Amino acid sequence: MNFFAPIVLSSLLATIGFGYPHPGGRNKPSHSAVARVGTNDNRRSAGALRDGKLELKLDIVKAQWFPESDSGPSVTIQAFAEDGRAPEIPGPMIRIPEGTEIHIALHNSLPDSEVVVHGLHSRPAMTDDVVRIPAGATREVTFQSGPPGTYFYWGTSLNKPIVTRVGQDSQLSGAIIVDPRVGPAARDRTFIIGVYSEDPDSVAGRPPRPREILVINGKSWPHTERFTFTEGDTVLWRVINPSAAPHPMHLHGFYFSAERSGTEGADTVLAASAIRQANTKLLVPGSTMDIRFVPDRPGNWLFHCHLAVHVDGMSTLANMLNRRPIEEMELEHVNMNHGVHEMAGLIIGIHVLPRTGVTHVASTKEPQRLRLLIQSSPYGYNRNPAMGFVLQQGAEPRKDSVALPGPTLFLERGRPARITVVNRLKAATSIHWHGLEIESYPDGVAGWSGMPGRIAPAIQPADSFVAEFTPPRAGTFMYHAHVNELVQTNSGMYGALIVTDSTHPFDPRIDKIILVGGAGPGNIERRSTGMVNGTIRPQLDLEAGTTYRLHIIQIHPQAVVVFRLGGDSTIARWTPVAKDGADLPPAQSTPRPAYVMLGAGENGEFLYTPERPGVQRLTIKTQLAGWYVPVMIFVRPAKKVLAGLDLTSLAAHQENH
Ligand SMILES: [Cu+2]
Repeated sequence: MNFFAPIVLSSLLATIGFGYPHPGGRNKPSHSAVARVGTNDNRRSAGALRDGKLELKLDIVKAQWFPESDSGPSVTIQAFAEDGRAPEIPGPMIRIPEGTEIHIALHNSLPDSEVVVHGLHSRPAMTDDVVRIPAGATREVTFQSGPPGTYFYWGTSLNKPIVTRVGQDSQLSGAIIVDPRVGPAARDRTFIIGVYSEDPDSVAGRPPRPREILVINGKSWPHTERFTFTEGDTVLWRVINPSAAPHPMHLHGFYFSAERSGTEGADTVLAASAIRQANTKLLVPGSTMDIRFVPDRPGNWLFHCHLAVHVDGMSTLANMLNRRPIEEMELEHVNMNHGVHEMAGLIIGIHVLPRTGVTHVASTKEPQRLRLLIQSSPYGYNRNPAMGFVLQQGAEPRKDSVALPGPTLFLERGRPARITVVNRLKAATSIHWHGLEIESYPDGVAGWSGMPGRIAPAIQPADSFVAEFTPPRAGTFMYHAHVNELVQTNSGMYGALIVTDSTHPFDPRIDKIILVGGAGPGNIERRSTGMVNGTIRPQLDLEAGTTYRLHIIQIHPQAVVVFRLGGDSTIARWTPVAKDGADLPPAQSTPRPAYVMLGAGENGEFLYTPERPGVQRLTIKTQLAGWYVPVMIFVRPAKKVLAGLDLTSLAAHQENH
């Protein structure tokens, strides 16, 4: 995915002094002229703090950055360096108690570029005060810490806004953490996301390609930091996105609560009543979040961006610099055995150790058995080949039958599910039951999920995998491929997963699934277009006066999608009741204009009552240029078709949310 490719490609700004190793690695470049970037895990606060004042000297330099292995490929790039230390990506962290006065001397060692640094100002800030540092010059800035929070600073040598800053200045970002004046500093960790792409003008006549590499604290998976927790630990992470792209950050296995969310200018502490649980949260460029979660099941888990290009194994620096053809790389995808080796970019690995004395009681209920076939067909949507699921009911389905999208799976809360997944593709695959708080082994990250000694394999062609788990929560979820998602998920390997219980029934007369996914294979340079419920002409037939529950599921792996329900010049109202399968707190479950933006991997439930007959439209389109699918909603006059339905108890249930 590259939302910003058109902007990047049209940029005519000259890039100055940018170098990179030549493709192929045949002639090893000399980097003796610039220092090597040191990894910054954001645990050390920069500068010297004395008597309530922080003194810090920062330099902006060119440095050699190794975003993957320390002995792997590298690029020369701009970086911040604290006086007397190696340059760092991300930039040195400024961490101070509330009430500190911060004094920074900023030097610009770039030979001929002015650098504009944002974020070195007091907060909350209504305006974005910047510091401009001409080449070779030093500028000083003094500001007050402002209230506790998660903030950041960032620089640009091309005077770009964050959303187009992808090139040589893209890693000029650092954290500013303000701790409360009293009490111990939180035992937290801070992550800064970075996106890097070659500046088109540096490519010296070669056609630039919209390829990116993605890093967390300066490193790309599998070279990102690994975390080991013990079951029941509390984890507090600050995630900062000063990169040019949005990132729907997804946590496997557990919900997190986003306790703060902010921008460069301000941080907002949410009241307890307003904190909602989520397993995916969209971080738009220039935003931050503080999340808290308790990993309460042992095993291996991931925290990652849900945009497939941002975690795809092809998104490596070597592939970018060598300009390897996609067709050649795709052949490797087919032959790889382990999903985990096919990933790169915005991923953090988490190991959760069992806690002694904690036992997990297995349900003794009779399992619900499903047989889910993964098949392909040359005749998918719009002549695209399709890969997808078929649920076996009775006799074996035809070998080339594929349902687009995948069939909705209905499971019961607290009852074991036993899903036999049969792989009839030519490629290995693996299925993720997205959002379910289950054991690690069936979680679907091939080569990673499970425990030491029992790691889940990829499902090889003609083989099968039995996913056994007991969903502990009723709500709306999804399932999808977790291997080569650009091809597999985009081609149809996605479906809705509904877990029901007595307070979360599913009645097809009032529960309406709106499932947004890909319409054919994509790759790291080309986005798949979108479909809704397997078509580009979806429609809903509703009845005036009836309250419907819309289950809006966004699993297009290359899109951030905006939903808006209304007429041509009006917007309807709806009431959100759940996010990512978790019921919303009452304070958040209030009527509001029917508009929502969902990143890949997010879902929401919304109560909607069409008031009068007529035509409404749920507009579904990508946040930036891309595709658009309208859902036409035909509202009939009330005919009491739903007379048999107990709407009173339904309303009572909804009010309890
Ligand atoms: Cu991302």
